Amino acid sequence: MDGKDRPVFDLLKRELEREEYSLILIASENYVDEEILEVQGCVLTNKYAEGYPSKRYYSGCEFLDQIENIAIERAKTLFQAEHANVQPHSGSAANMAVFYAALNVGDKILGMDIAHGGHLTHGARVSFSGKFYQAVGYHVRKDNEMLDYDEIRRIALAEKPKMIIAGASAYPRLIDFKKFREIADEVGAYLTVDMAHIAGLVAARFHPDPVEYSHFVTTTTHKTLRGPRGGMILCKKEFARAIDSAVFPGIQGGPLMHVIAAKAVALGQAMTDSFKDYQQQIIKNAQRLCSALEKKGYRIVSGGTDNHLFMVDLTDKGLTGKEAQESLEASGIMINKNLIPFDTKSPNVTSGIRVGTPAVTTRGMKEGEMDLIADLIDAVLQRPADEALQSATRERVKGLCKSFPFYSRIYDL
Ligand code: DSN
Repeated sequence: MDGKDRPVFDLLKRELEREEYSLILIASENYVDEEILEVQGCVLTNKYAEGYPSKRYYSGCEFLDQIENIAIERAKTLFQAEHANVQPHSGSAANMAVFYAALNVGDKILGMDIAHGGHLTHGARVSFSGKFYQAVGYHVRKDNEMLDYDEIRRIALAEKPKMIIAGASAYPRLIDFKKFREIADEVGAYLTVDMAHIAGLVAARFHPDPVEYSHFVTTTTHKTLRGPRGGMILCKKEFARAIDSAVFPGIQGGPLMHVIAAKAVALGQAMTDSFKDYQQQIIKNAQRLCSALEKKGYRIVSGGTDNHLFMVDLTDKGLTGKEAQESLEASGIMINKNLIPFDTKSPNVTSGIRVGTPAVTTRGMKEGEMDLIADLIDAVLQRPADEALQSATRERVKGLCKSFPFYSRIYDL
């Protein structure tokens, strides 16, 4: 971590320390290991490889072809998919490619409202998905804050979308993909599942499988899947050509071969027994942290969690999500402010926070540490303006992180 470009390398060092000595509870973040860091920072970044294995537009792609084929084959095996495209630069690019392959501009799509836990690219007005397509949203029920399949069916029958999108960024419950497919079939729509948040849980079979029921599955590779920052598409064989040409040359040029190699490594890791144990512990930790906070009087959206994240409604604590995020950040605890269903506040303020356990679980933390983290969060949120408490908490967080070293095992910190 010692480069000549001081301004950049100094900041890199500080970020390394921030990651090492903070409690990362942002549900979409994780820590990759040294093997993935090494591959992602390697000479493959030098190489152009537009096209696909054995069909490139550049010479010198012999080894790259083999690497991309390994990534493709591992993705197909891990998720039991008929076809995999590992080139999307991100989850948003993966979603864009699916839309580009299956829809015409102006077609109707039905996705989860972002205010209820969906993603920008599932039809939000500010994204391409809401600008180029007629987007209609579905919601969670007001009484239990869970997906309302009757409502989804009713909207689908009334609106006749060409594509239904399942999957979420802030939904703590299992999603019934079979039910989604039944609704899609009833109205003649494609079903796309964006499994970005839950891909690791799906790989380890701790979440119902979307691949069997969907025409298209998109994902990122860096959340619960714990790989490099990037995207991926799985689909049935009949859509393979359309998807491949939508990714390249449809919306992307040269693939990031260093990232694809790192995806291959991550997919290999996801096939191991220890990865399965890891995913199970993520869920146990989320459930423990969630119930510890609930016992302290915090209202948990939907009353609990089945996956890697949960949502806390801070309304009756007299705190906004923004205030909670800021005071926790000052204490070395990273969560994010998040709209909760039926929120009356703006996305920049919010009434809630989203808390996830993939990263702290990677460090080896278990239920005992979750109880301790709940104590720390609660103390800070009870006195959100107390700067002395925040700096004392930062020291306690640092101490806890030192007991679960991660990057300090490989870098001098
Ligand atoms: N921005 C991601 C998240 O935090 O959930 C989704 O892409």
